[in-house]
Amino acid sequence: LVREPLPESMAELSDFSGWTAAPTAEAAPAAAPRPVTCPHDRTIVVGHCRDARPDEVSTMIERALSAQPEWDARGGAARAELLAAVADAYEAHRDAFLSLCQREAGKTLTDAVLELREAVDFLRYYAAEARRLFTPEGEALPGPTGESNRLTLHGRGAFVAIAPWNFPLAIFTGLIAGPLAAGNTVLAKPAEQTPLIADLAVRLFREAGMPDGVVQLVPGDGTVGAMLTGDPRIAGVAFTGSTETARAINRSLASRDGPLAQFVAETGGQNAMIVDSSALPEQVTRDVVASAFQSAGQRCSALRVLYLQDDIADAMLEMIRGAFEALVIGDPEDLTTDVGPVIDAEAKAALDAHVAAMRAAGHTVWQRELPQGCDRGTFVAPAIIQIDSIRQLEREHFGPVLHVARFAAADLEQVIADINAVGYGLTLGIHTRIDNTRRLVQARAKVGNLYVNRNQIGAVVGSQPFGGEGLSGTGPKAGGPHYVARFATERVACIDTTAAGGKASLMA
Ligand code: UN1
Repeated sequence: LVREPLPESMAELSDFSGWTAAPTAEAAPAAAPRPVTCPHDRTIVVGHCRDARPDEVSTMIERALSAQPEWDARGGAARAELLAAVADAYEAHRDAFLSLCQREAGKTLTDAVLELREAVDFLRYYAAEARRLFTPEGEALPGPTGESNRLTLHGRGAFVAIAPWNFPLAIFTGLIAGPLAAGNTVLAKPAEQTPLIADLAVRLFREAGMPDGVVQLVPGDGTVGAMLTGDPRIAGVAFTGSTETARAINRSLASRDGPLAQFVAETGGQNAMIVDSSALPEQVTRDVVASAFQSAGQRCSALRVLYLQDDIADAMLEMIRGAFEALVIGDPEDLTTDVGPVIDAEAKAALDAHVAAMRAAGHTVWQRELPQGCDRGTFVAPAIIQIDSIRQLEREHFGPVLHVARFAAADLEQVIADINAVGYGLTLGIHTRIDNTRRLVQARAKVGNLYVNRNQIGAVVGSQPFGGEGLSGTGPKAGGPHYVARFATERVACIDTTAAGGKASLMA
C-alpha cells in the first residue's frame, strides 16, 4: 500500500499548538512533546503532543471562569448559532478529520465517516436543544392569580469534559457541546492516545467564533485529569470512559471543597444478545458480526456475550463462524478492511492475555490468524470463545473478542437474571419473532438501549439517545432530550404582578 502524503491541514498538527496557555515566569520548563503514533503502524508518527503543566491547567481554569458569565448571558439562540457554525466547519474539514480518525485512532474509513457524521449530529442537535431550553422568557408555571412564576435555565460555570479514545471526535465533541449549549465554558481533556484530532476540533470551535476561554484543550494523562476534577472551581464533569475512572472522578469531586459538582458519566458494558430459535439466521449472522467486530469491538455498545438457544446453536454458530472467517483484518486505510488494530500496546496485551487465559482454562476458542504486516501495529487476532454463562466473565474485554453461550428455552428468565446480575446495563440485543419473548426481555432487562432484530451498535443522535445504568453510567442519555438540561441550573422567579401588591392586602 502506498501512503498518500498528509493533507495540508494535518501537516500543521505535527507541532501541537492548538492550546496556548500563557506560561508564567516561574513556570517549570515544558516537558518534551511526545510522539503520537499510528495504531496500525507504530513506525508512523502522526504528530506530537505536549501535555499541560499544572500552572497552565490553573491558568486555563481561571480563563474558563472569567469567560463563563458572558457566554451564559448570550442565551440559547446565540450559542446555538455558534454551535451550528462549528458543525459547518467540521464538514468543511472532512478530509483532515477522516485522515486523523484513521491514522491516530486506527479506524476504518466506514467508521471514520460515521464518526464525523455523529460529531456533526451532536453539534446540530445540542444547538437545537440550546434554542429550545434556554429562552429569555423560560417556562411559565401555573400559580395563584397575581403571581407570575417562571423557570429559566442557566449555565453552572466551568465544566470539565473527559473523552475516550474510541470516539475521539464524536464523543469528544458531544461532551463539549452539551455543557456549552447550557451556558457553561468547557475545559476539554482528550484521551492521551488521541490529542491531535481533538486539537483540530478545538481550533474549529475557536475559528467559528467561540470567544477566548469558552473552549480550551487540556491535553494530558490521568494526572492532568485529576488536577481538573480535583479543583474546587470546577462546576462539574462530563465523562465517557471506564467505570473505574468514573469512580475515581466521583471520589475526586466528592472530596474537594467548593460547590457540589454535577457528574455525568457514560461508562462500560458487558453487553449480551439473546437469539432464540425463531430468529432469522442470515439476519442474526450479519448483526452479530457487526455488533462484535465492527470498530474492532472497541465500542462500549459492542456485543460481548451471545446467547444462542440450544436447538439452533450449532447451526447458528457455524454460520457466524463462516462470516467471522471472512472478515478482512489489516490496515484500516485499505478500503477492503473490516477489522483494524486496537488502540495501543496495553489494550492488545490485555486482550491477548484474556484469550490465552480462556484457552488455558479449557474453553473452546476459535481465533483468526493475523495476516502479514500486522506486527507493525497493535492488532489483536479476532476470537470467538465458548462459555457457559456471562457470569464467568469478570469484566468487560474491550476488543474483537466474542463469547458465546447456550441456553434452553425454559431458562430464558434465568439468562436475563444473569445478564442483569453482572451490574452493567448498557446495550442488549434480542433476535426473536415471538412477541411474548420480546416483551419479556423488554420488561426485565435492565439496560439503557435495547435492540430488537438488528445490530446493537451505532445509536443515532436524537433518535436513539444512548447511555446505560448501574455500572454503565449515571445518565442522562447522550443525544437525547434530557442531556443538555443536566448541565444547567434551574432558577425560578416569582413575581407579584398585582399593581398594589396583592400579598399586602392578603396579610391585612
Ligand atoms: C462508546 O463506545 O463509548 O451506539 C459509546 C454506539 C455508540 C457507542 C458510543 N454511540 O455504538
